[in-house]
Amino acid sequence: MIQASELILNPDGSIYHLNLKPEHIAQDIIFVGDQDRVEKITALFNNIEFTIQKREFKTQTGTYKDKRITVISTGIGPDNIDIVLNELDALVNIDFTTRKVKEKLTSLNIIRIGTSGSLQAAIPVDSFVMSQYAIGLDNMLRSYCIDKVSNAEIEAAFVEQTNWDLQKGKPYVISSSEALANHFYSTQIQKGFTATAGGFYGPQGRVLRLNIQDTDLNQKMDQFEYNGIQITNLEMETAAIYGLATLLGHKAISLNAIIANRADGSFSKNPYETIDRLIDYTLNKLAGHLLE
Ligand code: R1P
Repeated sequence: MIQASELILNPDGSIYHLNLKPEHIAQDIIFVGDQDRVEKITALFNNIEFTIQKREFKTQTGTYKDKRITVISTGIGPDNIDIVLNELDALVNIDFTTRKVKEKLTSLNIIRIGTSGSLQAAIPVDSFVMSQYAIGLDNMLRSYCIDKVSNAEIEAAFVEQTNWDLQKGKPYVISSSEALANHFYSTQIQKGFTATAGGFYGPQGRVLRLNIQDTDLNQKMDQFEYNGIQITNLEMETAAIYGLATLLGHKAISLNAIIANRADGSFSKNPYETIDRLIDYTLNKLAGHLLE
């Protein structure tokens, strides 16, 4: 039995941070960072059956072309992903009455629609990247036993090629769900290797007023190569999502709208239009309607 201090339920029986009960979520779940992006997506739904928000976690469940979908905002960063993934998993895989893990486990499909910065000059702003792999520079996942799901060879190559200071923790590499990657791929979206940082400024090499530990990090990441695989883009959630989803038996894919190019210093002139296009793309793929 899982103690009250470990699996925290609110007085109404909902899970602590997300404020959700098991019946509130669909099997297909879209993650966004920004709370305002939730309604941008559900505005395209045929109906919305449920809405709730607590802190940065806004959830809506509804139907798009006969498909029941939940959209949830995670806020920014891997620490929030730890909360969202564990609580969503508890909603489907832990019996809240007995406080025991269910015998029959449910696997969720998790699709991140996020914004991201490209690290490669050849991946322009306003294009899309689907993260085939992700490297977490953030340490969150290292609190779990990840040896069976992480790719030690790519991790070692990254540490060596970037001369990574292990005082910052050891980066971890995780793959997307192959099934979801196949489902969401088309020629309109480039396959990539996404780096997930634990912060927006220093951890992504941005200098405002503080000196940073490695001023060449982005350039070194841009040049990193392992068996033909290069790091394409930088954001703040994908590796954490892939790690926890894989460990918990869920499927995950991260789709990135590239709104900045860190290699040539450009920023999208119309980022909202790019995100809207990625939302359309994702919903059509989710509902099984191929765009091509
Ligand atoms: C930083 O501005 C945020 O934007 C990106 C990063 O991953 C981080 O969450 O994604 P979202 O637009 O999905 O939040």
